[in-house]
Amino acid sequence: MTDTPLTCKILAVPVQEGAGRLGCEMGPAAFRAAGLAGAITELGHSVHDLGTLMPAQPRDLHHPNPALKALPEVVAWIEALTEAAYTASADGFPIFVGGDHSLAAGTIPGLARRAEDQGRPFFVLWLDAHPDFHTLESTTSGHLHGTPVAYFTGLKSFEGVFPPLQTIVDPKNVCMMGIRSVDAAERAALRDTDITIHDMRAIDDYGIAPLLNAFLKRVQDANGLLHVSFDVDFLDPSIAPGVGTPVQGGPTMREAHLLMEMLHESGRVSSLDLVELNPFLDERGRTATLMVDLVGSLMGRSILDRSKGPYQ
Ligand code: HAR
Ligand code: MN
Ligand code: MN
Ligand code: MN
Repeated sequence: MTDTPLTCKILAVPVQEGAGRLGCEMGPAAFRAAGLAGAITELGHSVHDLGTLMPAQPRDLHHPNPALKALPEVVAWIEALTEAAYTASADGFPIFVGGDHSLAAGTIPGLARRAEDQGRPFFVLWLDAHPDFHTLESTTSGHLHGTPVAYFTGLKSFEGVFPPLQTIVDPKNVCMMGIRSVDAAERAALRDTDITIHDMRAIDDYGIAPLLNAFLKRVQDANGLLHVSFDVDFLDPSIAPGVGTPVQGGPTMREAHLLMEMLHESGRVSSLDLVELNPFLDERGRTATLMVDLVGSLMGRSILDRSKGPYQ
C-alpha cells in the first residue's frame, strides 16, 4: 500500500478521428468541468496541467483497405502522442485525457519506451468492452480506435503505416478486463496471442478481485510499471451512457470502484488513459462525474480509513 503524494501531469488529447461518432474531442473539457483536477488535489496529490496536445502535420498515407477512416489524421495524432507520452513520463504520473481510444496507440508506445530506458518491465491493464485488436486489414468499420492493442503488441499489419515502434509491449504483460464485444476477426486473432483476457463471463464467474489480484501479483513480482487504459465503455451503459459504442452487460459502479481502490492499494500504477467519454451523448454530465469519482478511488479515496488494513 502506498500513500505517497503524486505529481499528476494532465495532458488533454482531443482526438476524435479514430471513432465513428463525433464528440470525443469534448472529452477533456468535460473531465475538466466535472472537477478532475480538484478530485486529485483533494487527496493530497498535486496536479500539473500540461495543456492540450496538437497533432503532427498529417502526411499522405494510403492503405489497400478502403474502409479505413481518417488514417493520416490518426497517424498524425499518434506521432505527437508517442513523443508527448515519452516526455511526460520522465517523472510524475501522467494522465492522458481523451479523446477516443486511438490515443493509446501513441501513449502506450511512448510509455513503453520510457519504461525500457528505466530498465523496468511495462504492463498494461486494458479496461474496455472491446479488445481493440483489429489490424488495418481486418477492421470492417475502419474506425482506428478499434486497433491500438494489435499495434502496440507488434502485429506486422501496421509496419510502414503507423509510426515504427521503438519498444513493443509484450502481450504477456497485457491484461484485458470487461470484454464483451468482440468481432469475428478479433476473436480469431486473440486465440493466437498471450494477452490475458478476462471477459465478462470470467468476471461473473470469479469476480473482479481475484482476477485483478493475480495480474497485480505478476506486476509486483516483476517490479513492473503499470499503465491503465480506461475506456469509459468498460462500464455498464446504465451508469455510463456518455460513450459512442455502449455495450450492455458491463461492470457495475461498485465493481469499478473496487477495481480502482485495489489498483491504488497496489501502488503499482504509474500512468493512466481516460478515453472515449463522449459529452454529446452524456446525460447531464453523469458519465463524466462518475469517471472523476473513479479516478478519486484510484488516487486513494476510500469509504473508511483503511490505513490499518482492511476490515479491522
Ligand atoms: N470492434 C468495433 C470496430 O472495430 C468497435 C470498436 C471499438 N470501439 C471502441 N473502442 N470504443 O473500444 O468498429
Ligand atoms: Mn477501446
Ligand atoms: Mn470500447
Ligand atoms: Mn491509500
